[in-house]
Amino acid sequence: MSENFIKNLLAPYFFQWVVAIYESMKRFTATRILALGAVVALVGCGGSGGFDGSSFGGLLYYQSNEIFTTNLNGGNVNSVGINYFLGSMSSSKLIAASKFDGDNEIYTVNADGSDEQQLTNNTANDVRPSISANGSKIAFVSDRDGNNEIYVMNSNGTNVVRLTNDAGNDYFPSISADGSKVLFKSDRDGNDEVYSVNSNGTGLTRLTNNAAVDTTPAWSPDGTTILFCSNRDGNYEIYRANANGSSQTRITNTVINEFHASYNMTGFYIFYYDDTRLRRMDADGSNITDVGPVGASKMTTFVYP
Ligand SMILES: [Ca+2]
Ligand SMILES: [Ca+2]
Ligand SMILES: [Ca+2]
Repeated sequence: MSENFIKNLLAPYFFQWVVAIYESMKRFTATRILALGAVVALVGCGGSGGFDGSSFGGLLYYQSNEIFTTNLNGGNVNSVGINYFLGSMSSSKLIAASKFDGDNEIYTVNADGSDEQQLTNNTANDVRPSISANGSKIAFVSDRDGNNEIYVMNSNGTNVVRLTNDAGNDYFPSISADGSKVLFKSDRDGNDEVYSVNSNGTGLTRLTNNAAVDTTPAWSPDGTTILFCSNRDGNYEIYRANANGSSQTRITNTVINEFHASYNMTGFYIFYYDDTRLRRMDADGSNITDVGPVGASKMTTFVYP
């Protein structure tokens, strides 16, 4: 058998093989281009494009009579414990208030409930802790000085600094991811409004100003925008504003009440409650998705990572 005979014999197959490789490369390139286009489109429209929550991983922590975790789509619901009242979550710690010693104190625990650390120890009510995503600072509420004020401390409980000093009810602190700023609500000006203050106590700024209740503020992960809840349009809805309070925009619009919005750590999703359900929506308010039922005592959602 000559070499030419073999070449001639194999040529058609060789050609088919080359065509097959060429076709698969075309498909591969086409797939890559389609995938790239999808990513560009997704980024271009702020992430409002059919992301599957599980692709981010992460756990949603929420308070519904007790603390539960679930994945971002509502599967794998697990109880963390009945004795804690959820605050928030850093990269490694869950923070909560509990009355283990008779009055409310602030505790950190690992996500599985292990390694509990008590951070406050007094006879006052120490509640509503919010830990920065970088784990450096905790904001919380205490009535240790006579009425509810906002305080910050290091994540090991040291260096407590009082941020407010006012006869009003200062409550619902949310500390920024870098620990530098705290949002809270206060009724010091006659009804509930949202305020911002630096973690050293300077720069107190009122961000809302109307006769309705404006409350439960939360930072975006990058600190550029905030979420809050208001009944200014007749019932409680979720609103978004710039960090300085400008451009207040309603992002839910229903006949029922929506509360306690928080971003996931990528900023693509917002989690919140309505009267009976825990829900997820894209950051622009679209694609509202049912995550699961919640009980009567429902206060906080938090997503990590
Ligand atoms: Ca206490
Ligand atoms: Ca006060
Ligand atoms: Ca108000």
